Formats: sequence, C-alpha cells, structure tokens
Amino acid sequence: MAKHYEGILIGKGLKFAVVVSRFNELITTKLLEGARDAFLRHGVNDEDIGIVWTPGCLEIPLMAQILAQSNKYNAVVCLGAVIRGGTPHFEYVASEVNRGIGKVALDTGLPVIQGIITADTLEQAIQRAGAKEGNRGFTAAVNAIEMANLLRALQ
Ligand code: INI
Repeated sequence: MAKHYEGILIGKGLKFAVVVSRFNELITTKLLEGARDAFLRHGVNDEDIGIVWTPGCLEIPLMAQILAQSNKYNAVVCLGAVIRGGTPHFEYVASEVNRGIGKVALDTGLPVIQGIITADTLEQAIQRAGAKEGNRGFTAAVNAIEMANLLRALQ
C-alpha cells in the first residue's frame, strides 16, 4: 500500500514570518490582512506571527533568508505587488523576486511561500488582493501552514 504524505491545515503551535513590501502599499496591506486572517482562522496564535516590512519586492528575498535562517519560524510568507502599468523594469523586478524567493527556500530547506502579485494593472491587482479573485495573501498563508505541516510529517 502506497504511503501518502500531506500537510494538514492546522496552524496551532506553528510560527510564521511574513515579509511584506511597502511598494504598492494599497495592495500589500490587503495581502497582509488576508494572510493574518488565514493564520488566525487556522489556529495560529497572533503572537506567533512575525511581520517584517521592506521598501519594495526586491528587498524581500534577503529578509526572507534572514528569517528562514533564524530557526524561529516554521515557514516564511512573502507578500508584494509588482504592477506593470508604465514601469520599465516590471519584468526585472518580477523575475528577480521570484528567483530570489525560490532560492531562499532551496538554500534553507524551509518553506518560503511566494505571495507576490504580478499584474498588468492596478485594477487587476485589486481583484487578487481581496476582491473578485480572492486574496493572494490568504492563499499564501494557507500554503505556508500546509507546507510547514508537510515538512513535519516527513521528518
Ligand atoms: N517594487 C515593488 O514591490 N513593486 C513594483 O512594482 C516595483 N516597480 O515596479 O518598480 C518595485 N520597485 C522597487 C524595488 O522593489 C526596490 O525597492 C527598489 O528598486 C530599491 O531597491
């Protein structure tokens, strides 16, 4: 009989760090609200959530790495918004932050969850930050709980 491993969605006793960017704060504060809501509704204690603000998305990977290496958290959630609308380095910022977050996860062996919205317009970003298309921060936090528990199940 094959053995299946899954991460349960119970957050009690787990500790999480959230790295959130101030750039496009209108969107990222909504992502943070969504993430906190998900953590609390899945049983995480408010005191077990550490929140770190960065100026922009590009600074997120370094902070995520420091938090992942601190041995204080079961997972790190990264929240930010990269909006195309007229910015020439949209592609650069979007790909660098993605690459950096993936690298931190692989280098540290800790779940580092990507909750970065990349959108063509502000309107599209709003849809993904608590309007029609849900809240990317909420789903990132749920994924963090699942991954933290999956890691425990495998260890
Ligand atoms: N930072 C973001 O978080 N989102 C963006 O859309 C963005 N754009 O488009 O420029 C952005 N730039 C700032 C960047 O993350 C750094 O904070 C900045 O370059 C200083 O290092």
